[in-house]
Amino acid sequence: MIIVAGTISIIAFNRFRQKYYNRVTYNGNLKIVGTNVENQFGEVIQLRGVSSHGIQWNYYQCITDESLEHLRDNWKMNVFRVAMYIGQDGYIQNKEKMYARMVDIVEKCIKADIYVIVDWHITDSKEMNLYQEEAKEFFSNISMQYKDVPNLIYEICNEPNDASWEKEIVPYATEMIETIRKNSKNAIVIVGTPNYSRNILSPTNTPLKFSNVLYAYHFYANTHKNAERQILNYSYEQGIPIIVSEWGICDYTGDGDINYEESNQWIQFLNERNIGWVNWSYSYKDETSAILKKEIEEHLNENIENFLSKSGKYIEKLMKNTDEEVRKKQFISF
Ligand code: IDC
Repeated sequence: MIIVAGTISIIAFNRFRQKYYNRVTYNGNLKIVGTNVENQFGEVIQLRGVSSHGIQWNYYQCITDESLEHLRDNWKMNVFRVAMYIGQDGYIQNKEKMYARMVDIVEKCIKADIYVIVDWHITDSKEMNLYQEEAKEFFSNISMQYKDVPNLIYEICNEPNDASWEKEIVPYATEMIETIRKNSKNAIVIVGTPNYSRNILSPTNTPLKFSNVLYAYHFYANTHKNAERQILNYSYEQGIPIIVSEWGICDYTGDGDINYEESNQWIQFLNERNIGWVNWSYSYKDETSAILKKEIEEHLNENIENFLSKSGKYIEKLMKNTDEEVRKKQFISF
């Protein structure tokens, strides 16, 4: 009897896993073990997703319940990043409006049963120090509102650029992590690194003294290539947990040519190491990195497949390519 019951529950569990493998219902609280992100069963999970553009701009309208479900079921996405710009008419100028917009998108991600990265998106290095009090207040409020909700991942500072790791970023990160963990004890926190989140050697030499931390690495494939990959590989081999919380298939400006060859190389490199990645950007701005065409603005309730840009079609292929063997051995060609 026990064996029969056991067999039935294994079958039921496998069905559950098959259906929900890229959802929070199945994966639960994430934790960092070595360089890996593990789910509640201790299985390694690779975070894959897309990032919004600045949510102060109209592009946020394409983040709908239907589109998130589509990205989850058809693209196999398991995480969505919400880029809340701090400057440029973003949070600092419109605190309540931007907080409400962040909450609206977080709610949509919770409904879609995917992870959501709450990104304090500074674009000017001065903003990290200048708005440290505001950041503390924001992370205190949002982590209280979503206390222990497993979907939320906190990215405390997009790109600290020319800030010093030891003198500025470590104290800032310590303060934000302590603030968040007062409410959400085990939340995953992403920490930006110097030089547009590309100086990964700093945390490699001096890691933070907290668990469940991922260090951010950003690249744009038509600008950053093999030399950068080798540095990243060095840090990875030193055991540093990394997430590519933003990358683009074009120039570092978010525009310019698509570089398929380098993007393939990058994604193969990341997939082989189970390093998570989030593509910039899920928007319809008239620039190369945007996944959607501008025309979607008039068709926000329609299937996004009809409005994918060249970049969008390519990112869809990269994201869907989840089969272990295929993603390790086969490049996607165009
Ligand atoms: C870019 C957008 C572009 C916008 C610009 C300034 O693609 O439309 O005009 O920001 O706000 C980053 C940043 C990200 C940038 C992106 C491309 O995190 O905000 O978006 N990028 O330049 N770091 C490296 C590249």
